[in-house]
Amino acid sequence: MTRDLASIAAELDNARATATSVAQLATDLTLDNAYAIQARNLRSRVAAGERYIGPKLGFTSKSKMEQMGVSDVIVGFLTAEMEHRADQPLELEGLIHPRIEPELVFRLGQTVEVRADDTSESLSRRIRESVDAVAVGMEVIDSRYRDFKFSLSDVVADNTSAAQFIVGQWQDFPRELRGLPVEFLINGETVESSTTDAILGDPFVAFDQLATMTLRYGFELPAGAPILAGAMTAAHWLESGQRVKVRVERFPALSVAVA
Ligand code: 0L1
Ligand code: MG
Repeated sequence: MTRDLASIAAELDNARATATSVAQLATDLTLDNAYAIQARNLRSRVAAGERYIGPKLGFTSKSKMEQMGVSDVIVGFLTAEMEHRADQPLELEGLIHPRIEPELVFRLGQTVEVRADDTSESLSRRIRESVDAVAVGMEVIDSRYRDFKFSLSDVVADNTSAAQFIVGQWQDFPRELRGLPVEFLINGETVESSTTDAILGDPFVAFDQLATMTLRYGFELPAGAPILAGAMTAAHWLESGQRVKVRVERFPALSVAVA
């Protein structure tokens, strides 16, 4: 590694803050170092006044892995300041080349602490037992890398391209979430369709992935946390004037206008 982690973290955070893309990182950046860069940038954003609220999973679906050419589940962080309300127009200013994608969001009803004797099975079970609601969501992703091109460790260091997220109306947490049809519409036209199975074959498998990654990297799981389970279709470019909508069977539809 020719560069220290602090300087990479500063470069990525500056790219985000100034909406300017940067070149991909060194190819020898390990995944552990990429998560260390991500954690460093979370600490500096919290020190600057943002509030950490929960984790997000990425690349939990084949369509996203194929779209971006990577093949591992990744985890990033969400702050309260990244949440956008669906009844407000989504501003593109301050973003580099934003895309949007449909998600499912779980809500933690209570804090989940990692115990010394936890295995990923025991932690996954406690995460699932602590979830009290689920909603349809959307994530605005905005890679800080030029042309939205990155390796797995690049995107992890860049907080998994996270920019903003929108949560629909919370619903009671059901016993089953498999097999629900999903439609992603832009300006009234269906641009993608899938089912909730797009998330790891069963959205509940997201808890196993989150547990494994939490044991490895120490993500915090506070009460009230929204957990983005990952996109259910490929992402689409955001453009001014669009209306973007997600329909998932049994859930109220979620839509947002782009300013
Ligand atoms: O939900 C997802 O799978 C998002 C992955 C984020 C990385 C990206 O596509 O830029
Ligand atoms: Mg996503």
